[in-house]
Amino acid sequence: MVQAESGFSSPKFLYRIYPHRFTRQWGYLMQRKTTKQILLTGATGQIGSELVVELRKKHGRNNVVAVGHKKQPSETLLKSGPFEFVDLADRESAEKVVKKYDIDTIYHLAAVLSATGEHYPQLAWNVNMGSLINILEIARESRLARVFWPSSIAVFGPSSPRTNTPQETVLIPTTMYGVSKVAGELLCNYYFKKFGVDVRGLRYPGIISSEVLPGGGTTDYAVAIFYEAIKNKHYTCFVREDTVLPMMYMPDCIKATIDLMEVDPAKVKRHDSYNVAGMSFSAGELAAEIKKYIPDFKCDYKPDFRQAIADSWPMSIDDSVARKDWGWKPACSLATMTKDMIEKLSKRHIEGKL
Ligand code: AKB
Repeated sequence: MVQAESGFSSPKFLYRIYPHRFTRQWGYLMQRKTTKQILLTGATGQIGSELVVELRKKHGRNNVVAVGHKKQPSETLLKSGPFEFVDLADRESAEKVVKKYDIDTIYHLAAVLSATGEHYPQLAWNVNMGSLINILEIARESRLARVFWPSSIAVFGPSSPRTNTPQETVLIPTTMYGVSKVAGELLCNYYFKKFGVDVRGLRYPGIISSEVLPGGGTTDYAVAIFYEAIKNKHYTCFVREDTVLPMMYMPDCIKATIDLMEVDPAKVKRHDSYNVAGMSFSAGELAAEIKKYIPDFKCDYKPDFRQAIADSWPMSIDDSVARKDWGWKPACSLATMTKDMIEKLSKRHIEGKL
């Protein structure tokens, strides 16, 4: 902790003449909350439902407050620690819950994804941007220690390089989801530069997981294919067989998120969002990998409006900046992920829980 001094170089004097610089440079060390109470929004969603479990394992069940909006939480989630329903578009309600639990860190995962966003563009903008600015404002006013916000490969568009897409390149997305993610990255960076809010983000690729189905994304086929292969030995995929997208298995996603949030601030060189990669494969390659376990599995392809979204996104991501800055390194491959997904989902199917 920095000690307050007297005289012209004291933090108090500096604060009077440079309030914003003071908040950024000194306020962090002197005035940020350190209650070690975490709030996670989007807790009933695909990533939130698993991240909350990991955070509770690490920090204690009562120190992680799960927040949902409309979807009913599972019994397991309700039993595992505190849960609140909050409409994040309503700043007062969000503020109330932050105060009630004396929160110092927020993982803000609630969002409308790409495919739903194309059906309801205004909703996507309002939910994604409205909730983000409310969270950033609460973080600024209440001097929270840290905020996590998920960006996405959707920030890229047809004019970005499609292979090994670099950290810094043209960002002209053609979906409303992508537009909200680019604006969100700029907003996060602004809140860091102007007010010193320590907000950190990752450009998630498609996330594959076995616990909660994703809802409304373009990469959802890479999860649905497993469920259908196990239940019906057949899947109709909504993108072409040769569609290649960057993907990541949930254990890598959780690790990347927690690693970035818990790394020393000196290592976090950017506060917009970091590229992170796991693996890249075509829909056909994924089907072929599943066939190794379920030989009579059949996949056919009927591309719909989501094909155009997939075609506007990168096929592979260059995450060398994240590797260099804070040591990011994925562990899961197409082969290890497929084996694990098949094992987990087959077990649930046999128990009649799929
Ligand atoms: C989506 O498909 O919309 C998401 C994403 C890549 O951000 N999974």
